[in-house]
Amino acid sequence: MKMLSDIAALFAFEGVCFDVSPYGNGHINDTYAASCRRGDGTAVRYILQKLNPYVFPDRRGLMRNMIAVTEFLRRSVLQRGGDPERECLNLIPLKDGSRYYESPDGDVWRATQFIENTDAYLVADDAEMYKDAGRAFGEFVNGLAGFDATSLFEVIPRFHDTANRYNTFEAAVKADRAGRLVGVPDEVRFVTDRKKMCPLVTNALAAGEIPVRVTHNDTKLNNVLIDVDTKKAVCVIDLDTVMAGSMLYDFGDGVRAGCSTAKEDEPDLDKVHFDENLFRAYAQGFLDGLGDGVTEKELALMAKSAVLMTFECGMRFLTDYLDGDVYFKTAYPEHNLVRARTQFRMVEEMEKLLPQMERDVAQAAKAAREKREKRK
Ligand code: ADP
Ligand code: GN1
Ligand code: MG
Repeated sequence: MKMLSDIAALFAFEGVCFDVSPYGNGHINDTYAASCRRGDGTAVRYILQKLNPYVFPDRRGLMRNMIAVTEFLRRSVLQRGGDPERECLNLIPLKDGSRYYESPDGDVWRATQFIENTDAYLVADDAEMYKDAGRAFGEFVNGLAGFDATSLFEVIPRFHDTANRYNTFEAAVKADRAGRLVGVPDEVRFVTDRKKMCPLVTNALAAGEIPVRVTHNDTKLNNVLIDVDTKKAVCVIDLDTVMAGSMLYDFGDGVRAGCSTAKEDEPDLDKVHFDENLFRAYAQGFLDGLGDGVTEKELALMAKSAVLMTFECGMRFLTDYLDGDVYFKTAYPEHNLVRARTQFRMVEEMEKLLPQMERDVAQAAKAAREKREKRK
């Protein structure tokens, strides 16, 4: 088997690579920072990743998507006069010109530029930062409006099909593979009590009530890099799950990940609350970024989609706990359960605040419209 340094040496990095170290807080891939020294003594870093083979069985299909999407985004950044080295991910090819490395045992490795002077946040410093993250994710969907959704490979089938996720959860309860069911009766009941809400977005898509768009599908706060000086969102990353979907997935998941007063894996539930001020900020940023094309039906479902995506994620954590931690990376045996509990705490609080959240979305939509009209 090749060493990390051997793998790094396959890529067309500038200079000589002298260190490859684990990097970041992603739950899925193995991510490393590769540090290199150029001939003139200056240093340059790259992100080197081994794709998760369990989560992504078809990594060639995933990379086809990533190549097409990054090339499209690069052209858009150039067209608007932006800096493509900072505002979009660029794949760094191998020395032989290939776009990624496939090892003899089937592992897929890829590299991108390291976007320096940025940070990935687990919790936003303040509402302004989070609003700008929302703007970046909204712009991401808007920027891909001209990209043919049907050309994208479905990397994880039915990724945000919550009803299908529910069936998977039920199967995990039945199988009780890790013998953990006995310890989680309340959490299981929390999920089964909410079965009814699962098809909300997929039904609306299937009925043609809301448009199919190219969406990111994993809009957690640490999937947008924030400039450490200006605190503005610089670049949306983690493009593995870019697929055809609904903007409600991206809005809802962004709220799930960022509207909490605590980290996703905070064990002390007294610290975990849904922050309505952050919700208002995110809704404003996201709708500003999304621009003109948002439909009335999408607006009407935004608040509920936040509850649904939070519920879905909690259910996925609980499913993985029952399965014995086979999907998400965990640091200790109860990690997935702790994560599920924070999500369910958020769901409970959001359910109580739903009417107000709906008013907040309507208000944000109005403000976004007025801003656009003023600019015309
Ligand atoms: P995962 O799918 O495991 O979440 P990500 O692609 O999100 O993997 O990468 C994990 C982490 O690595 C990110 O949250 C971020 O901190 C960091 N990261 C990824 N790409 C870059 C990049 N191009 N520049 C700087 N940091 C990055
Ligand atoms: C995973 O890859 P990462 O860490 O950005 C997961 C998301 C979950 C999230 C929960 C491909 O995101 O769907 O919402 O963990 N990504 C995949 O933190 O399953
Ligand atoms: Mg990530």
